[in-house]
Amino acid sequence: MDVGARPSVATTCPYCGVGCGVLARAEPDGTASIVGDKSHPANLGRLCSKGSSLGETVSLDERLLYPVVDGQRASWDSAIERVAGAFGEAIATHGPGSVAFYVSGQLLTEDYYIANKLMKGYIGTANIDTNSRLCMASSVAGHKRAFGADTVPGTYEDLEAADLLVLVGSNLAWCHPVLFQRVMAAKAERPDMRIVVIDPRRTATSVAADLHLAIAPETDVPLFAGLLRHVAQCGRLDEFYLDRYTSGADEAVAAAQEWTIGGVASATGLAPVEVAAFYDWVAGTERTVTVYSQGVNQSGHGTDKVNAIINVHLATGRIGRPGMGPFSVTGQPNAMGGREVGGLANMLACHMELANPAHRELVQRHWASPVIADTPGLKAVDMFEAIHEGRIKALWVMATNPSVSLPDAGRVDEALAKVPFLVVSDVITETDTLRHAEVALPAAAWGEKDGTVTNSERRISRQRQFLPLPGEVRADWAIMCDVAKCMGFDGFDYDGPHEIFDEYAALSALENDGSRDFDIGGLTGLSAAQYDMLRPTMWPLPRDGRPATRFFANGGFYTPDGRGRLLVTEFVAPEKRAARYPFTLNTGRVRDQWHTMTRTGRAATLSAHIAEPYAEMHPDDAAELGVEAAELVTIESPRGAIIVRALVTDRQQCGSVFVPFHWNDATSRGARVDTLVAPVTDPVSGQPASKSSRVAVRPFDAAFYGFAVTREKRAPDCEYFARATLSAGHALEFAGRTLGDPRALAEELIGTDALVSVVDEAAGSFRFAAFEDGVLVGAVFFARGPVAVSRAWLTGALGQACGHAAVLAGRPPQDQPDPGPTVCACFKVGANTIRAAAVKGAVTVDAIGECLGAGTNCGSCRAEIQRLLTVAEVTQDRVRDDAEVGA
Ligand SMILES: Nc1nc2c(c(=O)[nH]1)N[C@H]1C(S)=C(S)[C@@H](COP(=O)(O)OP(=O)(O)OC[C@H]3O[C@@H](n4cnc5c(=O)[nH]c(N)nc54)[C@H](O)[C@@H]3O)O[C@H]1N2
Ligand SMILES: Nc1nc2c(c(=O)[nH]1)N[C@H]1C(S)=C(S)[C@@H](COP(=O)(O)OP(=O)(O)OC[C@H]3O[C@@H](n4cnc5c(=O)[nH]c(N)nc54)[C@H](O)[C@@H]3O)O[C@H]1N2
Ligand code: SF4
Ligand SMILES: [Mo]
Repeated sequence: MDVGARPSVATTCPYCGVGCGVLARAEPDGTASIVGDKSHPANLGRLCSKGSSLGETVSLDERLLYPVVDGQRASWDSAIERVAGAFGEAIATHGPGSVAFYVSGQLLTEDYYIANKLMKGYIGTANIDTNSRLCMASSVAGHKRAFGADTVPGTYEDLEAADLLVLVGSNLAWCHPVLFQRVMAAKAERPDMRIVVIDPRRTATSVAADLHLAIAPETDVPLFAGLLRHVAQCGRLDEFYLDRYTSGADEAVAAAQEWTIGGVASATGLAPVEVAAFYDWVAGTERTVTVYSQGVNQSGHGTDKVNAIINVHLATGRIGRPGMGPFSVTGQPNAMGGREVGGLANMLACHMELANPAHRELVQRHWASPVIADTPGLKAVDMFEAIHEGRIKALWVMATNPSVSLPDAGRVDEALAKVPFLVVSDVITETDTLRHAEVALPAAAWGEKDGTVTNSERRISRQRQFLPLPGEVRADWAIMCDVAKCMGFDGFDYDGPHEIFDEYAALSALENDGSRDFDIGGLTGLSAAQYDMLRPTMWPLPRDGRPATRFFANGGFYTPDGRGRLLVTEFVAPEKRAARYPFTLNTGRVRDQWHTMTRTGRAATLSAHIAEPYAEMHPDDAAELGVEAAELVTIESPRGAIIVRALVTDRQQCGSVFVPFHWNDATSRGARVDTLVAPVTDPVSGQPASKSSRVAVRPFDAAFYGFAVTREKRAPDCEYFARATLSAGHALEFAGRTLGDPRALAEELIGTDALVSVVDEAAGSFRFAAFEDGVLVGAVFFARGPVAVSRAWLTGALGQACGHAAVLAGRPPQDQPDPGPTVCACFKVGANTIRAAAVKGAVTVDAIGECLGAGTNCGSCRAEIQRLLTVAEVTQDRVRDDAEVGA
């Protein structure tokens, strides 16, 4: 591809399930320029901070560019032969059930389709599961129980058209920022629109809510069962809809009778007036949309949570009409596509059922495959357990990093080390999972690959190539096809992704006639050129029938009797606070990082917001534990211990801590939170409960704390560190139990012994810096407690000419203001700058935007600006030490 010509290419963002359209152009310096695509219906030109910073993540630094076999660079032929040989041998000796694929919602649909075809139709086992098991499995199971198929009934426009939007276990402002902005724009236009947020924590999303219900963790089922009882009591059941289109209503409503407002209040820890207000709003608002995400799905009874929500929508007939319906937002860019191709171990392609013999026959016939798997394969958590039991001999991991993201991650590491043959396809040289691989295969990354993804509202968009394939990287589908051929299988000859898509679209239409929700027959027969031009398209799109936008307004469910099902949901009361492990460990995401940071962690802009893992804890808990703001704490479960920064805030409730799951052994030490998470799963969906493990918290007994800015990427030898990318190098937070020679450590980190220093040995304070021609090339600070320096200033000073005294003081000179922790990543505006403008009279988010620009580009930080402008929060933030993370 001719990079010189630099055409702008319309493609899709590779991060969250909003699925925003992006116009990308390769730049000669190896970056890319990125703008939002105004013609894409998901974002209409908007992008969040992660999407806007995509250009910073396409460099080839740290890219895996050629196959590696047993630690040595290898040719593609030998790598493919090794993989095919290892799988073939395991199958020949131990049967097809002895091999497994663990794949990802970040594969393109075409890749994902091939992975399933190979495993289920040729190898002949359903031992293929995906990280969507950790993400969407409870929603899938809940949809199937209620609707008979995994159908998302509504669209994004419904969120805008709703008069009441209920967000359950969703931090939409940080995790689906562009969709959140669409909602905020709708609310600005129609101020009567109300938003309720149901989340144990106060979040950037709840700041925008009219009502925030800070429920006790894991008590969503009684809240929604009580709501069902309430709508029944005040005559809001849609009897017509229930009679004609559903089953199970009587039983569900009867079972909900125990949940009086008083009972719900005591189960959830909410005040009865809060519960009553929420119930009255729902009862009185026809146009209600309930959005739910991981606070619902990632639970030991996530499927019941999903059905408790759907029950209310079925009972009130509020489904499938504009501004109404349950809406499960997907996390990954192709979580939906993965479900469509049957990525889960209990599904077949095109929403067909592994358990249904007619479906199996149809799929096998379409594939002309030698076999078809007929029993469900291993689900993610069980797959890794099966390795421990010696049942899996060869595993292929693609586009996911289980060593960081699966629960009980230490045991997952042991499994990865133990499995006789591990092949990993990734785009980066260094991930926690790759460390264990016998074979590492270099996959084409975003910008280099071509195919389709489906977003949360069932819209299929093209990801298009706009960069040349670097080194020897290849598309995931092409790698798999070569392995399949090398194993002796026919049926894997494709000229390009358009041929795979065509086969898949044809399968969706095969003998469908409206019997299955997923039908994209209208997209069959596309030539390569037509496929390339494919505009974002919502399914279903049958060849002859009428395309639909929404489902179920007039019934038409996919259950055997065609009726939607209300279910009796069960409340499993959370464990009591055990003396040994008194805290609930809640985990999740931060605004500017994506999962295990392999891509966002390389963008300086995205590392400026929150540069370190942390534990949000309530001030009363911190006081009782003797933890001061910004100190480090040890969090311990029966499985392990991690060290993270304490973020003391009353946004958190007593008895809970929240830790982001992004940091890992490639970016930090001692901070991988999934090592603590218990491998408890939902009995229906098999999805892990990633938000409610039991843990203990205590102060980390640090002998010293350190902070450094360095040009080279370094990992200090101590109990804790976290590293962030800067435009001119790296920032390091670190701490340990013993401090040897601070000067020697500083020399090692900066890479020179020509240091200037200020040392106060008695106080335990050591500060070192190095300059080349007046330019700061590194600085290292040690203290007995959290290092109090201006990180915002020092990280910007690296690589710049600046005075020795200021650097050693760790503060900007008197005449330069200290911006404080970064809030707006796009314009690099810090909290102090925003507060100063507020004092001068800019007291609204728009006024801050006018005078500082902050919040006017991607808008992802608007909720945080709002929070800074709230008096109570300003007081809270003023007492924060500079050392504290800017959450
Ligand atoms: N910035 C960013 N955005 C992302 C991602 C990312 O890594 N970074 N990942 C993407 C992916 S794959 C996903 S799946 C989505 C996830 O998107 P979200 O689900 O919105 O994100 P989380 O932070 O995992 O969890 C959401 C909220 O659930 C709350 N919660 C915890 N326990 C409970 C409970 O018992 N009940 C209720 N009601 N709430 C509870 C948590 O406090 C948290 O605020 O985000 C997507 N978008
Ligand atoms: N404690 C806790 N754990 C969680 C969660 C939580 O909320 N709390 N959330 C869960 C959820 S919802 C999710 S979705 C998972 C996500 O967890 P993971 O899927 O493990 O996280 P990623 O960092 O997205 O991993 C993607 C990997 O694929 C690589 N990659 C990127 N593009 C490509 C490509 O085109 N081809 C190939 N072959 N590789 C590529 C990346 O470099 C990276 O190593 O984490 C889950 N784990
Ligand atoms: S909201 Fe942000 S991360 Fe999600 S698709 Fe859009 S630009 Fe990408
Ligand atoms: Mo996810």
